Order: sequence, then C-alpha cells, then structure tokens
Amino acid sequence: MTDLTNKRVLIVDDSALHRMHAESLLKKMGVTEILQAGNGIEALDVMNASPYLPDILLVDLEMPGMDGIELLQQVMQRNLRMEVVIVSSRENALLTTVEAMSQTLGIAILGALQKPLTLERLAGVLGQEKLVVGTAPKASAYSLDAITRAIDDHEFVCHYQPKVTLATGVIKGVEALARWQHPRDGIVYPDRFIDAIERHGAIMQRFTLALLDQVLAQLKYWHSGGLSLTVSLNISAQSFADARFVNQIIKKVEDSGVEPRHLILEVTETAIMTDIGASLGTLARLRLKGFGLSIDDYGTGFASMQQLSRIPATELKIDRIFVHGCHQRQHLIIMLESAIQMAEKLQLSVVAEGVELTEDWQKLKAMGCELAQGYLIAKAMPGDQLLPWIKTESKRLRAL
Ligand code: G
Ligand code: G
Ligand code: MN
Repeated sequence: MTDLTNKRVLIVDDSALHRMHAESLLKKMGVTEILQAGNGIEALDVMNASPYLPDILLVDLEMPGMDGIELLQQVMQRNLRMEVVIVSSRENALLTTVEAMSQTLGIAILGALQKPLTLERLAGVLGQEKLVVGTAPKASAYSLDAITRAIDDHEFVCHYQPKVTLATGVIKGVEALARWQHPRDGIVYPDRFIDAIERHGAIMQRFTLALLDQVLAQLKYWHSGGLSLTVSLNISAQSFADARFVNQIIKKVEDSGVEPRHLILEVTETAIMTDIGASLGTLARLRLKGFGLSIDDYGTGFASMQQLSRIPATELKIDRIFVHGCHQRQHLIIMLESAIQMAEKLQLSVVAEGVELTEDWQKLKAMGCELAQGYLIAKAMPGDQLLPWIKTESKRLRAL
C-alpha cells in the first residue's frame, strides 16, 4: 500500500453518516488530514478556503445543490489537480460511465466504488496504480524553441510497444511511441511535450516525419533479420487533414523501399469524425497505396456503425477504458463483443488496448479478440531491446 500519511483527503457526500464511515476508514489507513463537504458547492468552498488543495477527492455522485459529476467538471475547468475516487450507491454501469467521462476530461481517477464502502476496496484503489496517468493537458515544462531544437538534434526517439495475437501469444507488430531523450532531464514522456507540439501544425509534421525516418530504418533492420513486423505510428488530427503532409509520408515510405503494408497509421476516432469528408479522401488514398490504417481510441468518439463501415480502415483499436477490468464487468463485455463482432463483419483486425490483467487477457481471448497490447505483454521499449524481449518472453506469452 502507498503511504497515505501525508495525503490530504476531501470527502464529499451529503450523508453525514457516510462521511463519518469514510473518515474512519481513512484514519485506519493512516490519513490524518481529512476535510469534509456536504455537496459540490461546499467542496469548492472548502478548497478555496484552505491554502492547499486536497490530494485526493472522495466524491459521491448524487447530492443536492451541486452533484458529483458537476463537481468533477468544475475541478477540471478550474484546472485543480487531484486524484479522484468516486463512491456511489448507483449501479455499476453508471459508475463506469462517470469513470470514463472523468478519464476523457483528463481527471486522474483512481476508481469508482459502490457503497457501502469497505476498508478493503478503498485501500485497494488508494494503493493501486492510477488507471489514467497524465492524460490531462498539463502545462508543458518545455518551450517550443527547446522542442524544435530537440527535433533537429534527433533527441526524440521511438520506443516500441508489442502487439500480440491472443490465440498464440505471437508478436504481430509494434506501436511506435515517442520519447524525448533529454540531455539533462533523462527520458521525457509525451504528456510533457505532445500538447505543445500539437498546437503547431508545422512542428508536428516535422516531428512525425523525423520519427517516420527512424521507424522505417528500424523496420528494415527487423525485416532483414527475418522478423516480419508491422509498425504503427500515431498521426495527429491536424496533420492528417493536410494532404501535402500525407503526400510526404507516402513519398518517404516509397523512397525507403519498405512495403506500405508494414506501416500502420493510427488516427483517433475523434480525428476522423471531426472532418469525415476530408478524412475519407485521405484514408482512401493511403489504402490505395497499401498502408495499414488504424482507428485509435475506438469507443471514445461517436462514430456510428454506418460511418465506420465507410472508413477504409484495416484495424480497430478498442480504447483501454473498455478493456481494463473487463473480466468482471458485464457492460464492458457487451461493448467489447459488439466491437469485435463489428470488426469481423467489416473485415478489420481488432486490437484491445491497455491489457494489464491475465484475467482480462483470457476473457478477450475467449471472446475471439484477435490482438492485444498493454503492460501485461510489455511496456514500450527501445528498438534494440525487442529481439531479446521476444527471446525471453515468448514462452510466457504462449502460456497465457
Ligand atoms: O506511452 P505514451 O505515454 O507514449 O503516449 C502518450 C500519448 O502520446 C498517447 O496518446 C500517444 O498516442 C501519444 N503519442 C506518443 N507518441 C506519439 C507520436 O509520435 N505522435 C503523436 N501524434 N502522438 C504520440
Ligand atoms: O492509443 P494511444 O496511442 O493513446 O495509446 C498509447 C498510450 O497507452 C501510451 O501512453 C502507452 O504507454 C499507454 N499504454 C500502453 N499499454 C498500457 C496499459 O496496459 N495500461 C495503461 N494504463 N496504459 C498503457
Ligand atoms: Mn495509438
């Protein structure tokens, strides 16, 4: 269990009895600073009145005045950084929706618990790793100048996260994820620089093309060693809307001699839907050239089945909010089953993202999901570690 003794916790619940119960559980876990509020408005007042923000917010959903959902929206709008645990007597499906909404808003949500709160379950979520880390648009600590210089100095490298076939445990491909090898700060993750880059279309394009060069070199190396992998590269929404940029990608790949089918371009569902007209043309062109096309974060946007059937994609990547914990959540299973079935009908590969638990792996396998990616398999690693990783880990994966 993580050390909670220095944490400040705010309990928000309209029932004094529930607050007392939660307080006594927190005390048992060693928490000493506990604040209380009877609804959202009171909670905001408490936060305004005290010099430090709470580290953890324990929030009920149904409350008079300002309810829990409104409070979470306020917390986000005011850019207040804290970890959140939802506690409610409502049904699991509603809890999952609120959990998903919070994640989409970028809230660091530790868990959603049904009442009555028990020591075991509360300790579980407070000791656990966060479900989401840093999806919120954090203020980038790095200036655009520093980032541009780093692109030119080749300080951005790709790490590669394996994507494996569930039925066999065999690696099918990898996703390239950008890392900044900062000369002073060490390895810096995308949550510290991607947002800043996103705001500058031209820089994003330079960044992506620089990564593409690395990906192509790496692919050639793996292929020359007899390892027939695909590499997936994330393409931002704006870049994707730029036909000139897409031409540059096509040209680079053609010049490299790598077959386009070995490169999968990942575009988020939301990006495709934002400008479906323009996207369809670009997607169709890339498909004609033979590129793989993946719909990333599927389930977090609002593509209808009819729209999906028109997108010339080759792969559907189901967002991890539908994957994590699926083995014990019926409504996630229903959503997964429908995505898997649809992918099958549209003849798309289907990837479950964020597989962390053996139980989830087994459930996905039983449901006929084709591919999985996630920490259970491996985190993203430098390219030269992939071959040794396959050597040591393939037996474990076959046995999963
Ligand atoms: O592991 P991870 O922290 O790498 O990635 C965080 C987020 O940053 C993910 O949503 C991922 O899609 C995004 N990301 C990582 N690398 C790239 C990249 O090269 N280009 C773009 N556009 N997004 C990336
Ligand atoms: O789809 P997108 O490109 O946003 O996803 C890549 C992000 O997901 C990266 O930040 C990567 O590090 C992260 N990621 C990969 N596997 C897992 C996992 O099993 N659990 C969690 N929480 N994040 C994961
Ligand atoms: Mn991705």
